[in-house]
Amino acid sequence: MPEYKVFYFNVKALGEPLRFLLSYGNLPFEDVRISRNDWPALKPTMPMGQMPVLEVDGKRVHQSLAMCRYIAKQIGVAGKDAFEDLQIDALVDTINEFRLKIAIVSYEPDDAVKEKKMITLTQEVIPFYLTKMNVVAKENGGHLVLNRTTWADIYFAGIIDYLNYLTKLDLLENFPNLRQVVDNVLSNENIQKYIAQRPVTEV
Ligand SMILES: N[C@@H](CCC(=O)N[C@@H](CS)C(=O)NCC(=O)O)C(=O)O
Repeated sequence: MPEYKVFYFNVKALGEPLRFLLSYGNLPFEDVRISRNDWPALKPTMPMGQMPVLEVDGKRVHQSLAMCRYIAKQIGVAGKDAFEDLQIDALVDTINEFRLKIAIVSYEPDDAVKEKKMITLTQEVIPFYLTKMNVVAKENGGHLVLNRTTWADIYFAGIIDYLNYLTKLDLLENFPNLRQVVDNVLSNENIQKYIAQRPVTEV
């Protein structure tokens, strides 16, 4: 089995889906959490000067979605053929697109602009994505795609805390089928073991 290390800041955010996937598949990994003070020295050693980074037997790779897809294949939660992979990827890309739309408003530095953008975000963008995905989750029996647990479910369960943090909302409050997707993942014994021992962080 390869030796895995996950390098990221001491936050959930983009690193948590990867940590979830490794945990779900019971693949041992070193959970390396870099402090903001240590980051400047380490930044030049990372492929694109960013994290998360996955180290596989000493080789470092970047891009959280690519890493998640790679681990998903190792642990049997990817598609069974190219078309299934396409369906999973479409869902994951949708979640990531949703995240980016939230992030761009949440990190807007101009308060007046932010306030204006927040109205569109909360009244249009968020309900649009969540309503659509909630219907999809219902059609797929509490999963996001293919009527079974795929890495799309695990990715979503791993990123939802960050989305709640960014929006300062409980995004799944009125979307029971999406809540079911997350609960299904969180009920997994290996995920519970990981959560019980991970550092407590606000983000
Ligand atoms: N598309 C990349 C984004 C990576 C990214 O934005 N990383 C940020 C933290 S979430 C980072 O490393 N920031 C520190 C820096 O750029 O110095 C991914 O999904 O992995």
